[in-house]
Amino acid sequence: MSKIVLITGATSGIGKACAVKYAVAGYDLIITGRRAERLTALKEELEQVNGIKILALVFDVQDRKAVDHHLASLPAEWQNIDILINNAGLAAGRDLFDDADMEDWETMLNTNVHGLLYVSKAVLPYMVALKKGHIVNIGSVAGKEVYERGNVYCASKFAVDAISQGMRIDLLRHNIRVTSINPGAVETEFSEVRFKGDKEKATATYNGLTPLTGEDIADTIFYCTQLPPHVCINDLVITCTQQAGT
Ligand code: NDP
Ligand code: 8X3
Repeated sequence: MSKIVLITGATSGIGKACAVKYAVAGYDLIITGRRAERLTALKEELEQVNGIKILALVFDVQDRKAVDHHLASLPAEWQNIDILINNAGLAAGRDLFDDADMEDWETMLNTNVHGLLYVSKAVLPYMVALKKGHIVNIGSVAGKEVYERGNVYCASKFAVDAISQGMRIDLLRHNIRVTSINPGAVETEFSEVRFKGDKEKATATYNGLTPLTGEDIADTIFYCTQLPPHVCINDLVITCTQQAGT
């Protein structure tokens, strides 16, 4: 029987690299994001090359009704989800606490925290019914240590850390594994989004580093999800060699 992985935020970066990794391994994919053209292009490319099936769903994870509309009543052939990768997320701005924009804060909390909760609650009933599953939450080193100008982005990832711990404790009775992956700097569209299209600032983020790639993180996630059923990597911090923390 084919295996199914659901990846949020598959239009770019870590999520897209995960889509490629699991497609090559023969999984069927449910991929999500807001940019429809990118999702369609990825679906066509990966289906053709790998002979797998892909369901592409376009919605904003901040919108609870849209999340429920798309995920809470999936067609029967898409309900046996083996792995959920809660990856969709972002940083908006990198400002001192007193200068930061309230809208940026709301966007980060609504996406990184509320979005992850909405998606998890919509998908969990399928896993509970199957009496198995694996949820991978993408946290960050920013969820382990606060850095200057990181304030609310860090808070959102500290929340992901706590949610992962809470999920793990409460869901083990359903035989559902929960793994928290906490990367340091990964060169994706993350910094361009954070600095609102300022490519110079985005590139400067990686000065002096050979940053991680989306593929590095996808390989790590894939490893964690291929271990025997009695093994669960709970919490994993991964940085590039030149970075010890945030
Ligand atoms: P990218 O910007 O390259 O990708 C982010 C993905 O999230 C996109 O596919 C985007 O899709 C999706 N997304 C963002 N907001 C929403 C939304 N409201 N609704 C639906 N989808 C959304 O960044 P990364 O790949 O780097 O980021 C992925 C995750 O990794 C994030 O949670 C980030 O916090 C985390 N992370 C990143 C690190 C880094 O240095 N890059 C380090 C540590 C953690 P679309 O825009 O099409 O909706
Ligand atoms: C992204 C890593 O250090 O830029 O979560 O916050 S960092």
